[in-house]
Amino acid sequence: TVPRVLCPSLRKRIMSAKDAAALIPSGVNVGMSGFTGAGYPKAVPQALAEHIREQKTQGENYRISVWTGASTAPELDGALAEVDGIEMRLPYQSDPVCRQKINDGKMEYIDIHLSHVAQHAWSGFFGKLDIAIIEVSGITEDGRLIPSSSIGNNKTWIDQADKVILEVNYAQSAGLEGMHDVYYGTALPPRRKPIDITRPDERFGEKYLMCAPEKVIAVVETNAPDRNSRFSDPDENSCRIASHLLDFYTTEVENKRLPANLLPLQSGVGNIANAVMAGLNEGPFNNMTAYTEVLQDGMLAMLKSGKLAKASATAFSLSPEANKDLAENIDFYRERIILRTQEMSNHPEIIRRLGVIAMNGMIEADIYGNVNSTHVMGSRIMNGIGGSGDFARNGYLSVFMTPSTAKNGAISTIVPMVSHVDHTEHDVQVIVTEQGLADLRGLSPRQRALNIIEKCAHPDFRPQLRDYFERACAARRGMHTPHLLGEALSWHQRYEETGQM
Ligand code: 0RQ
Repeated sequence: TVPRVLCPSLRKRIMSAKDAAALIPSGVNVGMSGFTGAGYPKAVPQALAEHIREQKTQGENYRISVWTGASTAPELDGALAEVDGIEMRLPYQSDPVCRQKINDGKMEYIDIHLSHVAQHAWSGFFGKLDIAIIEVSGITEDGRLIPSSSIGNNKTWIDQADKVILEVNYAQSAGLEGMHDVYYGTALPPRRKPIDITRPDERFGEKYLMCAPEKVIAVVETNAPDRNSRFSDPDENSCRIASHLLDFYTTEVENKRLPANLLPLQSGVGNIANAVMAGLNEGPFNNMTAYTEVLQDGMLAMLKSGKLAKASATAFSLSPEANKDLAENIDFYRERIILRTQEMSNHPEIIRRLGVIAMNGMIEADIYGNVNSTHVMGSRIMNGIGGSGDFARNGYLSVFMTPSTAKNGAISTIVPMVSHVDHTEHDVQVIVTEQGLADLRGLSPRQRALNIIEKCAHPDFRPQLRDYFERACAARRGMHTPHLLGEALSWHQRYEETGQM
């Protein structure tokens, strides 16, 4: 294999993951690379988990705080959570072990907008960052770092940490070099400048990450693929959701509220999002663009077919097959994809200016259009808000989608009142389920309720929702957003008690 650590002074820092992990003391804040299962360090966190396990058998309460870009993988979140090694975790996570520890009260978790993470860190809201552990795909002779399959908060972690550990992953395509755009112009208020971008495919940063070589305490060479989870084939519900959305966009284009190639697309993670992309790939729109945070299989397929001309993101999240396709056609994709830092991929200013169409999944919505993306029955975290708030609040259109029921029909995802609010009624314009699409723009709360119940709710739950709404109106406590306070969360209560809403 061709060596990837070309900088002589950094070559001297090459060591084993075990030796690197031993340089991380208990109690520190560690900034790790990684975003939606891409570009996370793979060897040092596992070695650290082992180290923590050993220390714990000797009675040491060894824990660190972990800051990332977004979700990582079993080798990082899973391994460290398993040994109870994480004191505090931020931001988005989706690991089952991590989720369990958080919901059991054994791990603190701060769930914040992904665009806020870097600026909060710069402002010192989380305390001092001690160590950064960053996966890169190579180090140039003059010490510049070639990012890997995600950028996330890597620039910020490297800049802020006292010490840096680099994992150079030979399994990442060498052809990633040149795909990235790392913006070095961020400043805190009152010194901020406008960000000079008016199209998703414009570059305004550097192709490399910079790091003072004296900060690098270890370089670990690895050769392991990203998590690369498989997507399930689009099921009937996902296909119906995609079809409702395509009809809606077609009407919007006819009514001249959207251009013929739509506006830059943002698409969340998961199977529904992937199915919507598959639908768009078959649909009537051409020459589309994407300004999003994650590139899943669906968007790669759209680039390949030519339906999607250019895409900007901060990370990939691919199946093994799509990852193979990326590596084999990396020159083609490098012409069409830009990976940025997550402060830029999710930047409110840019999202508003470009007029992004935001499409994200949700747990539940209420009849007035408030959306819960994160908590099951009000208290148990699923993943986190991720970038959905960045895009929903600032996009030209914000769409939320879900099947109308969950857990084999025991749960209605349309409820009288959401049990947790991530996106308020003011940030939600379109709700789609397999039943239909509710366009909430220009509607008052009571008009929205009728629309959501009739278009989105499952027929099994529609009569109950109508009944709630009618009785809330009849109570005449307040006709702007009628509610029955004693009953608003009774559906969730009933599910907790009986297993059925
Ligand atoms: O649980 O697998 O145990 O059955 O939630 O639900 O239907 O598979 O949908 O994978 O698209 O996830 C909101 C979680 C949806 C996701 C959420 C249960 C359901 C299942 C998953 P099981 P589905 P998805 C860009 C944007 C926030 C972050 C975001 C998410 C599991 O979209 O995390 O948008 N969004 N980021 O059974 C109880 C309900 C439920 C429910 C679903 N009402 N009550 N359980 N489930 N609805 C990416 C980033 O920001 C990084």
